[in-house]
Amino acid sequence: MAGLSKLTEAIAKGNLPDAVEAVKTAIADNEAAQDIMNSMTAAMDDVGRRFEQGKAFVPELLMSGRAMKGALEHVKPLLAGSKTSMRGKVVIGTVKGDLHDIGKNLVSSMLEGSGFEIVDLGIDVSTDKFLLALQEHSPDILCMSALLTTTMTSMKDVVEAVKSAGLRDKVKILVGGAPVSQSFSDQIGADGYGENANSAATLAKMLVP
Ligand code: B1M
Repeated sequence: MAGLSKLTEAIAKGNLPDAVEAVKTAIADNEAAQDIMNSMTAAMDDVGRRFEQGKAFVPELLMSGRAMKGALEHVKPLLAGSKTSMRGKVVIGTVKGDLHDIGKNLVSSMLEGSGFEIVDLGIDVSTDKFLLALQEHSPDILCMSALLTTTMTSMKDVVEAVKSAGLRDKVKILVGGAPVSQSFSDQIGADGYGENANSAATLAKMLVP
């Protein structure tokens, strides 16, 4: 447990080497993957809160993001679980204008661990790029992530474009990210909202059993 608070502290301070050391210790101590994840996201919430209060700035967000990503690499194998056969295909990306990818990467890892093949389009993905990827890969599910209230609106544009392209009945659409909610998902006509990586994977498995 002390190891987990060291992990939270290292990420909150944006200290990559300490974060990696702490996550390795936590794994060696057999801490549950979910507890490790919770301590890492608590650190990001902390730096986010300090940012809102004007006590931390973009460089701090970047450094904490870098520390979280570095630590996450070590947790990914735990999330991968024991996949047997491919359940289906997912195209995932962070929407246009949005550069946040830590949560999206976590969702990708959980989906991969649940047996989905992942096509990750990265960050700042335009409506056209989402559409081209649907045409090229014919996925079972399209997942979109947004962390900004100013960018979440482009999820609606993607849903509309998928409809106009005549692909809406061929793909399930899931949305998520801190400002997104179930009511927003309903409002834009998505098939579901994942509050976190776990619930996104559970929902995906329900939609593609
Ligand atoms: Co930014 N940022 N950021 N940021 N950043 C937030 C999001 C913010 C809430 C901070 C704050 O004010 N408290 C705020 C947004 C306010 C708002 O719009 N409501 C904010 C801002 C304002 C900004 C900038 C505008 C700052 C500036 O430049 N002045 C700028 C925007 C840049 C851009 O995108 N165009 C900016 C930049 C950045 C960095 C690049 C420096 C960095 C990102 C680094 C990176 O991702 N590689 C960064 C960071 C690190 C954060 C915070 C601190 C942490 C985000 C994070 O990684 N959380 C964040 C504050 C916060 O979230 N507490 C903040 C951990 C991650 C595991 O959680 O991403 O929520 P999350 O993902 C979760 C769920 O949301 C869900 O599952 C995940 C795992 O459980 N989920 C999905 C996510 N996507 C999903 C998709 C799904 C399903 C579930 O599909 C089905």
